Amino acid sequence: MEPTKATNDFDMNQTSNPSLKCDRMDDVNTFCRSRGADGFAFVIQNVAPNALGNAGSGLGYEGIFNSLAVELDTYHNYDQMDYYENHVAVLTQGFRNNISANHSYSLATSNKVPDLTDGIHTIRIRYSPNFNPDDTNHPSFQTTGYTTWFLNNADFENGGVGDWGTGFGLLYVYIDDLYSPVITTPLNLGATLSLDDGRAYVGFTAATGNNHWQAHDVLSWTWDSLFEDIAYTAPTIINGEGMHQCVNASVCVHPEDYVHYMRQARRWGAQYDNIEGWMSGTDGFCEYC
Ligand SMILES: [Ca+2]
Ligand SMILES: [Ca+2]
Repeated sequence: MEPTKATNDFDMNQTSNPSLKCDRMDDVNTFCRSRGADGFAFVIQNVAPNALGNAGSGLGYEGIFNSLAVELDTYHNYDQMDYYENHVAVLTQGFRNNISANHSYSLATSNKVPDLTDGIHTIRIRYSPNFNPDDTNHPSFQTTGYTTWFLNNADFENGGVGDWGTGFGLLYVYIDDLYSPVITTPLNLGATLSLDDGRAYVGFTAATGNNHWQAHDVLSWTWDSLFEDIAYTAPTIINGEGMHQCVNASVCVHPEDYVHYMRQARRWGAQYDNIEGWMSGTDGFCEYC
């Protein structure tokens, strides 16, 4: 039996030996596996047609402003918090920052994928702006702590709601099996990136680093716009910031103040509670009411 990393999962242990590493080009054709580095990525961005990011572990996308990447990573970089040398991930830092390839900014990562450096693979990436609750039961469904950042990242003091405060859809990534995804993860693409009427540049980036090599042949590529209508349900109460305007100042409170507002205004009936602290509005909850 060949030595393996203790952090590898059982399936991966059966198929590869990540402790091997090629330090010189010569090794690739002599002692090491012909694996190469670093992989490539499908990128959605709204900077320029020729936008390009960092080499090496950046896979050519890291550093692009206002972008989202689906990376097919073939090389383990511990400093990027890579799960394993062979993985797929969805990463973004929204419209405020240059994207990072560090997995602390990943919405989802999967290493339950075929060896990306072996043979020809078919990748399918699908985005639906509508959230299908049934898909949360699929084994590929995942969220990270970073996902929740998009739900509560707005400046509360200035009356903002989170970037995804109006809801989110789902992004699906398939490899070879085009009916069962390897990643299903929540995403509101229109609220994550700053786009021009929903239009963005899409394409591929790739990179390699010192003493490594890799060739990527995109044998064919298609893009289909599905023109799916976005289901919209108006929030019950919303403040006057951004795209949502209060039509009635008396209900212009933060969503977090919803319960307090309903109790103070006795919308649930005077009998619900009559605690003086709630009624006075001086307990700090209603500062912006
Ligand atoms: Ca990597
Ligand atoms: Ca990675």
